[in-house]
Amino acid sequence: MRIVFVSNRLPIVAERGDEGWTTHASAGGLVTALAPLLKRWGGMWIGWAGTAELQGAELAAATREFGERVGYDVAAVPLSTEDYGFFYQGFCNEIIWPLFHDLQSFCNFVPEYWTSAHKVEEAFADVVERNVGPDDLLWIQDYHLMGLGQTLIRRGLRNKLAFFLHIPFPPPDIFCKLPWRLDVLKGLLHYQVIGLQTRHDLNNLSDCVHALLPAAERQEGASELRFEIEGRESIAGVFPIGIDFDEFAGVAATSAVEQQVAEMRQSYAGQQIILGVDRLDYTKGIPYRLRSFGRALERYPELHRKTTLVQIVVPSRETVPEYQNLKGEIERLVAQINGKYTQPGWVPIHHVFRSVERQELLAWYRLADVGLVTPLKDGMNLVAKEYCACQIDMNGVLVLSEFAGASERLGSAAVLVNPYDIDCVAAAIPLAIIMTPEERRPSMEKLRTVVRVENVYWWLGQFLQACGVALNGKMSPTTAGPAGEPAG
Ligand code: ADQ
Repeated sequence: MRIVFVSNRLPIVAERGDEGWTTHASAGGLVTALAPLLKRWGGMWIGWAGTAELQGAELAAATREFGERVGYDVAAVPLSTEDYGFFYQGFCNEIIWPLFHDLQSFCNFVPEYWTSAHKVEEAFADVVERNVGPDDLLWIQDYHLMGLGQTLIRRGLRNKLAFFLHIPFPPPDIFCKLPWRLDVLKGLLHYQVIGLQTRHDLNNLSDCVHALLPAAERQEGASELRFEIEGRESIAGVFPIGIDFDEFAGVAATSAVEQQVAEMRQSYAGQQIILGVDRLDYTKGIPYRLRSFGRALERYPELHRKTTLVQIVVPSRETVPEYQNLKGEIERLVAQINGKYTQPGWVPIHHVFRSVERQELLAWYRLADVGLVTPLKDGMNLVAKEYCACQIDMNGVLVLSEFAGASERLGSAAVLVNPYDIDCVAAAIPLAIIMTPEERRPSMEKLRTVVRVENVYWWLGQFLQACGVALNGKMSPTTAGPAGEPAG
C-alpha cells in the first residue's frame, strides 16, 4: 500500500530567480516526520505549491525535480490567485479557522467562499484522480480539505480515505453557526478514519453528529467512536500529534546551542527569562499574555529588574486585516508596558517579530526559566512540547493554557491557567519563578517523558495502525510503544 498524503500546501518553497524557478523543502515537524515514511514506502504528496505564478509545464517540471531530490513523488494542484484567495483567505481563514477556535465573532460568512471551497476541492480531486493507484491509502490533512473525501467518493474513487484535523473541533452551539453545517459534517463522515487531537474534540464531534445527524448510529469504543450513516462507517479517534523529541533534545545539547545559551545568559545576567513563541495569530492569546505580564509587574514589584519576557512572534497571514490589527495591538502593548516599567539596564519585554533560525529558537527554549504558552484555543500547540524537549537541564516550568490541546496530556505536570484570566496568569508568573530546582525537576521530567514517548513517529504509527496499515517495522528509528499515563 502506498500512502498519498494530501494537504493544502506542499512542503515546497518555490522562488523565481534570474535563472528561473528554484524549489527547496519547507521546514516543520510534519515534513520531518513524513518525509522518511514517504521515501521508504514510495509515497506521494499532493497540494498547492504556494504560488499561482508557477503554472503549466513549469509547475510540472519544478515539482518533478523537487520530488526527485527529496525522494518521494510530488504533484501540485494548479490554482488561480482568485480561487486560492477566496478559498484560503476566505473559507479557511475567515470562516473555519475562527469558528473552530470558538471565535465566531471573527467569522465572515460570505456565501461565495463556500462556492470557492467546492471549486478548489474539484481541482484537488482532479490531481488526486490522475495520480492515485487502486490500493493507495489517501490521507487528507486538516480543516481546509474536510470535504475532499466526499468529492472523491462522488467521483467513484474507492480508496481508503483517512483524515486528520490539526485544529480543535467545536461544540454544537458553535459549530451550528456555520451556514453549511450539515454539508460539512456529512462531508467529514465520508472518511473511514477521522483523527482528532484530543478526547474533548472527539466528544464535540460526537455531540455535533448527535445534534445534526440523529439518524447516524454511534457506537462508543474504548478510545474511539464509530459512526454509521447512509451505509458508510467512520471511525473517529484521538491521536495527539507529537514532535521529533530526539531531534529537539539532541540539537539543544550541541555545543553550538550551548554556546549561544551561554551568550544569552551573559546578556540577561541576574534575570529569569519567560518565553512566548507563537505564530502571529489571534488564537495564540498574545495580547492577553502581555496584559497578564503587565499585571504581574504591577502587582509583584519584586519581579522588577529580575524578570524579562521574551516574546517571539513569527509573521503569518499578514494580508488579512485581523492579523494586521493584531500586530498593531501587540506593538502598542509592548510599548505601553516597557514605557511604564523600563529602568536603566532593564527592559521588561523583548519583542522579536520574525521567524528565528532553528538553532536560535532552541537556544531560547533551553535558556527560558518559564515557557509561557497561553493560547486562547489550540489544536495541540507544538511550542509547549518543543519547550519541554529542549529543557535538557530540567530547570524550566511550563505554564500552559487549559485550552491548548496539549493540556490534555501535559496539564497535570504544568502550571495550568485560563488565558483569559489576567489575574490568574499574572499570579502564575511569580509562582513559577520562585519554584526551586528541586520543585521544577520532577514536573519537567514527567512532561519530557510524555513528549518523548508520544513523539511524532508514535503519532504516525498510531494513526496508520487505525487505518489498517501493517507497519512491519517501517516506522522511524524512534518508534515508541503505546501512550504512557498522563503526566502527574
Ligand atoms: P500552528 O498553529 O502553527 O499549528 P503550533 O503547534 O504552535 O501552531 O506550531 C507552531 C510551530 O511554529 C512550532 O513548530 C514552532 O517552533 C514554530 N515557530 C513558532 N514561532 C516561531 C518563530 N518565531 N521562529 C521559528 N519558528 C517558530 C497547527 C495547529 C496547532 C497544532 C499544529 C500541529 O494550530 O494547534 O499543534 O498545527 O498539529
